[in-house]
Amino acid sequence: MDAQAWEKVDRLIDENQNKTIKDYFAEDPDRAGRFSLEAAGWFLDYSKNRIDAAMMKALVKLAEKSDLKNEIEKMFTGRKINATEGRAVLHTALRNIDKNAKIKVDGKDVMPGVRRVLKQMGDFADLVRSGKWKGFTGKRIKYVVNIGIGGSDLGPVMANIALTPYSKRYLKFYFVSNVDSTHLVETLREVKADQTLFIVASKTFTTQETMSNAQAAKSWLVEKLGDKKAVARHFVAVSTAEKEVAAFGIDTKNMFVFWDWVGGRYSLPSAIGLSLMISIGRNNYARFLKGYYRMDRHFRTARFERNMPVVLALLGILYHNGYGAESYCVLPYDQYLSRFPAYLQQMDMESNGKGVTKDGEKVPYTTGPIEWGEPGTNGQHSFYQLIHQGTHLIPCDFIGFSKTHNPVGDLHDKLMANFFAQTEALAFGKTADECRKEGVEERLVPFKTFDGNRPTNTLLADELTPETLGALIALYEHKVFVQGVIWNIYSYDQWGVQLGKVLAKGILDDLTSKKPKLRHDASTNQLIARYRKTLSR
Ligand code: G6Q
Repeated sequence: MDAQAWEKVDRLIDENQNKTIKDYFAEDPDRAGRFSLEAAGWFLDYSKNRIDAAMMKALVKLAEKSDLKNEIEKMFTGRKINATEGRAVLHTALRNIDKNAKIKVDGKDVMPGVRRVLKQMGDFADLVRSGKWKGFTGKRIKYVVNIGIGGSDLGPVMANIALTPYSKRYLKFYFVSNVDSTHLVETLREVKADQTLFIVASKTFTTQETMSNAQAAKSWLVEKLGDKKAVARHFVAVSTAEKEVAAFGIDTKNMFVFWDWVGGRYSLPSAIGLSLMISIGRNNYARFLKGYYRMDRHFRTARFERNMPVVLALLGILYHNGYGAESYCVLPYDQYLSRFPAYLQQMDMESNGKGVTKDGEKVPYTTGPIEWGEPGTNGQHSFYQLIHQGTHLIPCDFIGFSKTHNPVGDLHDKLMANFFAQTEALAFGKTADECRKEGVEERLVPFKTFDGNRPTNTLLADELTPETLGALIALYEHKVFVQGVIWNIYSYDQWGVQLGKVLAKGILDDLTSKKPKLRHDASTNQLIARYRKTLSR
């Protein structure tokens, strides 16, 4: 992070420490319009923040000093910005709908491959949706089970729920991720083998959880249908690893590839989105990609002051580094976005949860905020208390839509009344005098007073559509990218995840082999011994 540019931000925080969001609104009647912007179907009002024009200017300077413009171009043009893995970072190529686009990695244009796989996915989705794809006994597919974890699960789950109104309701979708056998077993209880399509989604095709679940699902299917040949009609793969897919027994004709320049947590618009394509069909899927593309274009071309991902990133940095806010909350006021916070959790925390700069030094400031959230208004009846009156500063993003897919009486108006009321209350609070005027008993005044001055962003779109969902995902992807650039960290590797993959393998032998000599610390040895004793091993 550029020290000089940050110093200016820090100085402004000091100078304005006695000013509240309420004061800023009193000073500037045009504030709401001044601190709002539109992109790709989304309206962002960020006026309820602790900012003024001078602060935004200082924050933009911070972005400029990080060479952000150049870094954005490097990402979009396929430079190997994921340096610790020696890879390009090109999820934007997956949704580049410009027919003339050419993007090269190692001198080779990746776009023909992207278009080919998209067509393959569309053709396959048509077959499944129309019932022309028959299972081994000649029945059409009714159940689709995606087996994957992390980046090969969270995106497909989130988007399948989000775009339910566009789905083919005849088909039922399930997502198995956990290596806890309960996840698979309870799913298999819901489906019929002769009508089930398993999508094994794994970039590497070596991930322990996914491969174990996939093997178990394969055995179940073969047992139910009584013939190994059934696998070819009931299993397809999404992967970068052709050899491993063939070794598993899946016909590579039914393999949908993607590439090492697609990071797991950014892979939803790649073939990892196959379950979504089957659910909503190729036309809606094209709309989904178009939404992403519109936000990508906005991000690449808009000047920083008017650039939605850049503005969100800078506000995040202001609170995280300037005010010590350790977390931020994402609050979608739409039931269809129920898994969006969980999806963002991975995107943000796996990308920017890094403690070393690009030069290999310890970062001298904090990075990677903790992201959490739940759909409104459920959160209002639980953790909002802490946001309103607790001692932590928790900036929030409120996400809502003017129209609902399911109008029932005035329910949507009620939902949105809560949506607007919350950001108002968080920003403006309630003073002791206001409480007294309402007749609050004096001894209760301190408890019923709200300081306010709690920052929020409001993201409002007309309706949740494939386009607005795509644009929303891209918005946060680019926000995370910008913060990584400013913090000077590598956002596209995940050595912590890799570590987990290795650690569990080491202990598995101790749990299953005969009389192992336990060589862990005393605590771990004790726990393993107790586990073995319970199982009489
Ligand atoms: C994502 C991470 C991680 C990954 C899973 C699954 O960015 O790398 O969540 O997606 O570990 O990996 P596979 O797709 O290789 O099974």
